[in-house]
Amino acid sequence: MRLALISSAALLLTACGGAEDETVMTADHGAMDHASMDHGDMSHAPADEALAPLPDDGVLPVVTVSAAWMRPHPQGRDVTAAYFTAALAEGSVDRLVSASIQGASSVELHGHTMNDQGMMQMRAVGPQTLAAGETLVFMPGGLHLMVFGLEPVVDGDVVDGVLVFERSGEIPVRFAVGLSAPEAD
Ligand SMILES: [Cu+2]
Repeated sequence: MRLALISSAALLLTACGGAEDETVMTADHGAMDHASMDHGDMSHAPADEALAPLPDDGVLPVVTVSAAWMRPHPQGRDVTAAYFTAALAEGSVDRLVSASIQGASSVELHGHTMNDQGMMQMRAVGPQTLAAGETLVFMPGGLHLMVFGLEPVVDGDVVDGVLVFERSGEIPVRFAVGLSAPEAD
């Protein structure tokens, strides 16, 4: 994983900004001033720093995923972003460690952070903890799945993927391609 992150860093510098730029520009995030975004200076976290394994409380977590969607590819790009909401139906804690999407060459967990010049930057992040009673929300302007090398998708397409959790394992997810999050059900 470390090798993949490092080798894709150069690609990210040029390719990564595009899809998420689009996302931020069209999402209604008042606090997200596009002018203050600086993807050109993106830095990458050591995403796979060793984390202590989650304690085994004897209950296998059950993860539910809703509102899974993916933005259509920006014209001429092979990178886009995908989102979802995850929660625990059973168990006390789990951790999202990685994701994959059918047909994509790679998928990374990304987040936005404010740098010391007050600019938003996108960067790869490590595993994301999900505790009982909470939701893990991937949404425009925040955490997102960065999807590389997928054949361009358009509004109305459906793409299958997998979220990999440390304890509950592989959770199949179906992403609806569209310009905004699907209506909650
Ligand atoms: Cu990204």
